[in-house]
Amino acid sequence: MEETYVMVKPDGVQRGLVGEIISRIERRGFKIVALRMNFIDEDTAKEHYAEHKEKPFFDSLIAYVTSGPSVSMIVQGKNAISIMRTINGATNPVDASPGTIRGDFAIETGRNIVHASDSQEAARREISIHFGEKESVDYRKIDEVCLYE
Ligand code: YYY
Ligand code: MG
Repeated sequence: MEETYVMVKPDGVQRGLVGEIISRIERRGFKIVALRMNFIDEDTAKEHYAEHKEKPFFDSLIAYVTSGPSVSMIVQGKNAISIMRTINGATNPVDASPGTIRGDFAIETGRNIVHASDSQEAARREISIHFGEKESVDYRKIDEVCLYE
């Protein structure tokens, strides 16, 4: 099964949206196999967003994701990477469809509430940045017999 890294960023935590976001992930049928709240330190944030190092918004992005506690998850399921990107909605909330997290709760790109890995390579990389191997829980969820053919 595919795994992806999902973060409720500090604005999502402050706005009381952790439960709402986890609920959407669960209702879709995904299995959360790791879950933690913590402050992401500056070095970890810079590693996580390394692809954007040269971008003009990099410094403000790092300040934003380290500004308060965030919630990190490993989300598991068939096509989890692409489906989680769809659940989150477009990076700029102006373009995010209603029914997506960003389309329902966000206004600005720099406060867009959630993160999800954008490829298999990114998912592997981000999971290893934020979680140790022992933090992932291996278990069976009873609804899998109904979710998958
Ligand atoms: O993967 P995703 O979060 O949807 O977007 P990215 O293009 O990877 O950018 C990461 C992050 O950077 C975005 O969620 C907000 C911030 N950002 C920004 O503040 N201003 C931009 N013009 C582009 C991205
Ligand atoms: Mg990205």
